[in-house]
Amino acid sequence: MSLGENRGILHADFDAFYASVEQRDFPELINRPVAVGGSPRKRGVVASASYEARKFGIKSAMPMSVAVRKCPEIVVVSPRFAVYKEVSSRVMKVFRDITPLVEPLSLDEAYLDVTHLIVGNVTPPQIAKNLKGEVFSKFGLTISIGVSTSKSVAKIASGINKPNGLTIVRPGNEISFLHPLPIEVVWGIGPKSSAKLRELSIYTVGDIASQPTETLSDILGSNATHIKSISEGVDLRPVITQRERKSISSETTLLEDSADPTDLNEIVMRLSGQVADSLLKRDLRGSTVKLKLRRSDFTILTRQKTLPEKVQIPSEITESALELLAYELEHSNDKYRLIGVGVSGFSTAESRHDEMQLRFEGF
Ligand code: TTP
Ligand code: MG
Ligand code: MG
Repeated sequence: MSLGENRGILHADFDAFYASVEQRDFPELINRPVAVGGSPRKRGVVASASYEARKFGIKSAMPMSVAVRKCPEIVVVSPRFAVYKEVSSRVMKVFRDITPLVEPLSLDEAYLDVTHLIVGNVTPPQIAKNLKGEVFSKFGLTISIGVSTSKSVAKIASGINKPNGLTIVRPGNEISFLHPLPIEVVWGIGPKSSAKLRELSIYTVGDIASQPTETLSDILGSNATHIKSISEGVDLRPVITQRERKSISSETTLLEDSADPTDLNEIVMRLSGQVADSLLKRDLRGSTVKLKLRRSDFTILTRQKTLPEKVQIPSEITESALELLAYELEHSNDKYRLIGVGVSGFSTAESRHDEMQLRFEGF
């Protein structure tokens, strides 16, 4: 693991992942607008749209009925999750053959730290180019890669020349690359925050960099400091492999200190859902659920519960987190200003494989 400013970090992300796998496996779909997702009759949504479909304005998370209206000739395909999972784990293995420092973010994307491989002609851009070729020849699928010195710049770079892009931001060019870009490229600035920032005439990453943190905090909450650093080109976060990751958590600072059980329950449920989502994307399950609370006097309290079975799905995490919260509320009259939910105690890759075998075999 390296943390300096001369790191070589790649962010690789499949182009229209589910839709591309379908086009690969069913050649009659090639060059056609394809949307993988739920049926328009059952209020399904688009999970992945082929680049041909995107020309009609079709995007992930859009109701399928809207997609069909925008493009009546669209081919709607039901997802084959098992196939995507299989492709994903084989591709991650190809990544790990290049460097052990691979951090998957979801089925279709990962960070790779290749710093230790740099010698002579072997440069991060060269490694990225070879990797794109290898993935295409082995899997018949294209990935877009961003290459830079940090995770955030590499991730933003991989997104701006899709599909089949290779975007290189050399050491020293991070700020000139970032500053003209629209704020929406920054991970953590969703549609709501972006609308509020735009109201304040904050349009570009450069505009974020020049704001005082307090202005950003009003809109971005506890993410403000991190987002400001990123916009200044500062991001020393290491690439964390599955093996090193000890926990997954999500936390939020309340707008006002609260002791209201209804509010607190709702927040815990939302955070549990986010944690579950993150676990699912990384294919992790954990045995310990933790609740973190910061009281109005700023003292921090954590309560945790270890379960007999490892958990991953939202309802399982929510149940334990709510139980921990109920216990706390019963025993205290405090108000709270921050709540966090986390899961730890992960299985190793090997034991996960065994678990999957068992499930597969019907135990
Ligand atoms: P993305 O990488 O966000 O999207 P994509 O690969 O389809 O398209 P591109 O990267 O070229 O912009 O997500 C990867 C897969 O995750 C996607 O193929 C389907 C799934 N997914 C959903 O199921 N719902 C969603 O809302 C999103 C964004 C993705
Ligand atoms: Mg993708
Ligand atoms: Mg992705």
